[in-house]
Amino acid sequence: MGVLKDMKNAIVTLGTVVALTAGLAHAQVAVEDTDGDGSYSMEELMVAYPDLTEDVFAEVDADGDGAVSADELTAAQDAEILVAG
Ligand SMILES: [Ca+2]
Ligand SMILES: [Ca+2]
Repeated sequence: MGVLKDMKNAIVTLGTVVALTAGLAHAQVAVEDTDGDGSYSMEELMVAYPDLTEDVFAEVDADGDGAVSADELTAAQDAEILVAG
C-alpha cells in the first residue's frame, strides 16, 4: 500500500508542476515583430500592451537604442515592467 501512496504523491506533484508551468506560459503575452526587423518597436509592443507609455518603453529598452530586442522583452516581462492588461 505504501508504494501506491508514493505514486499518488508523485502524480499530484507532477500535476502541480505542469499547472504552474502552464500558468507562467500563459502570463507571457506574445509580441509580434510585424515588420520583421528583428526587434520590437513601441508600436509593435503596444499591440500586446495597449497601456505602454514612452517612459515604460525606455525602461524596457535597456541599452537605449530605440528598439526592444527579444532579450530586452523577456527581461522586462520577467521583471514585470511589462504587465498585460
Ligand atoms: Ca519590428
Ligand atoms: Ca534595445
